[in-house]
Amino acid sequence: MSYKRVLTIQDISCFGQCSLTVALPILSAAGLETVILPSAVLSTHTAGFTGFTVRDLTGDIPGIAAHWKREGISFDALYTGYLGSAEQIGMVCDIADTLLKPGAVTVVDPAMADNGKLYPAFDLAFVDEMKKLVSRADIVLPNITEASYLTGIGYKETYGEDYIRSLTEALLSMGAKTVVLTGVSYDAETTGVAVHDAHGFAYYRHKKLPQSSHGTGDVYASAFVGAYVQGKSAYDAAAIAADYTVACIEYTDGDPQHRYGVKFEPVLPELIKMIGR
Ligand code: PXL
Repeated sequence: MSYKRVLTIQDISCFGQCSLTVALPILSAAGLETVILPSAVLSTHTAGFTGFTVRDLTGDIPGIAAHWKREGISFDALYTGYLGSAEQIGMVCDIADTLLKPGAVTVVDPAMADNGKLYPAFDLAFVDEMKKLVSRADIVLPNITEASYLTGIGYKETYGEDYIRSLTEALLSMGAKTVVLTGVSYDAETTGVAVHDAHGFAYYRHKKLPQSSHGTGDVYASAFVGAYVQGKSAYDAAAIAADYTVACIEYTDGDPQHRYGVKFEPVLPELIKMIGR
């Protein structure tokens, strides 16, 4: 395995096991040098908590990026998650233009919506900016709600493969080179991930767990990036990330006090094994 340097840009939710507090340990466990650029600092994430504090770090980003440029720091991969403002998206595009090594991969998790709705911090102007980042992504990792906002194709709770292909095709035609669409479930017992790129459309099916936990999208995306940057194909990385996320949810199951996130840390050895194979 070669030693690669990944830059991940997303928020710090101090409590809540999502975004950077998940991405940094998972990418490190995957054997990657992980550089962070916090988009915002929140006391908790915004799902299920009220009264959280938010400090938007948009104003800090250009100075941090300019310093890295002066120091000659560059990256093998860029992985973006929850961003703090629409204005930040242009800054992220500048970073992609100026701080990536030739051949670096850009992975965009357009973390902005779930269950048919935008997260509280976002509006349609944010979605429009996010379309620009998605159109230049090597890999985009949306859930169905995000894919629906990005493409303008109506959100559906029940659907068949035609609907899923319409979403992935629309994202490819926007410019993303590979689409990894999460939470694709055709029946009550299973769910899975659709992977669509120039090689075609594939589906990885896995078991659906009854309880829903927050933060699993970030666990999934971080494990995907870890496996992919370490040389797995998009399909194999999508399958590894799915198996790891299921194992994290199973490990957390039975603790009703722990719905704000998943207990991903004790399961990291399994992820390391899957990536090392
Ligand atoms: O897991 C996505 C996420 C990340 N960061 C913050 C969030 C959410 C989802 O609600 O609120 C602050």
